[in-house]
Amino acid sequence: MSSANVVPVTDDPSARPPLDSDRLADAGPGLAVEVVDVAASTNALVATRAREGAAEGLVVVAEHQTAGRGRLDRSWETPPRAALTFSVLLRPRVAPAQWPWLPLLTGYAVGEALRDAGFDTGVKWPNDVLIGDLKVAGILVERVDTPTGPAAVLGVGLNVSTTAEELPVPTATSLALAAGDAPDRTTLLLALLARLRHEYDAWQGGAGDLRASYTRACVTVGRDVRVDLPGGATLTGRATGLDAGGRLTVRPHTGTDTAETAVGAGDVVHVRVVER
Ligand code: BT5
Repeated sequence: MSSANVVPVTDDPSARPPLDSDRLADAGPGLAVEVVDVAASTNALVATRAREGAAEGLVVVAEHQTAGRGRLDRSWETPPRAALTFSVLLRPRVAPAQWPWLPLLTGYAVGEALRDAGFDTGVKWPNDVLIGDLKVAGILVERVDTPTGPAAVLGVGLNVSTTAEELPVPTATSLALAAGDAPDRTTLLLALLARLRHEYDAWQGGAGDLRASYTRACVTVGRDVRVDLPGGATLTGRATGLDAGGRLTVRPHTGTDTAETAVGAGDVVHVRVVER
């Protein structure tokens, strides 16, 4: 990682620099970034703005998120100024069957932007960005019905200068813990947004091959997994790839039926890589 734009690791929130809203005002074409000091959830905030008619490209980033949401009513916890917690409003023109690619696209874009910044990331299907086996970022994409049609809110939570003591679970890490230094959050957010915009435009324009790129970056494909399904059922087997709708294909280990099963992100509670 470059030594430019780094700040020392600290557990004193007042010593953590704020985002630079002037620089973020210039995030690039098709993006309008607003910085707020506190939000319960940036996804909830952007969903409200979408219903009120906000245009594609609105980005809200909170210095402190007090009720961050994960999937399935789980929570996302980050101390003030230690993370990037932001949401992007999109109004995709692609068919609804393609929307499940949006969380995958978001995770892929975040992972690639972090790779460009020197971090050895991988994506875990469906919505985690990992460094090693530890989660550095989580993605929550929500569909919102608005007067001008359905919109997508892409939420990203990324641990930047969070210390080990501040992380809510032992399976988490931060960029500072991975690298010794925390990158400047403003520089990082600009890079994340540029990459996200680029991947979204390419995908929506039919350019590139997100399925192939995501599969290459994905640490889940090719591994043995245990998928927890709603209602307590589990599926164990080898994750073999992604289907055209972004679902994970799993070849079960047990039973006479060796046909692959495809699981959608909306149907899984947890996916764990397991040793056989
Ligand atoms: C996610 O859910 O990983 C999606 C997280 C999305 C957060 C962003 S922040 C901006 C936007 N606004 C919101 O309100 N949300 C989005 P899921 O896969 O369900 O993972 C949630 C689980 O991750 C929790 O149950 C914890 O175990 C763990 N967790 C919570 N906070 C974490 C953190 N800071 N780092 C790593 N893991 C965390």
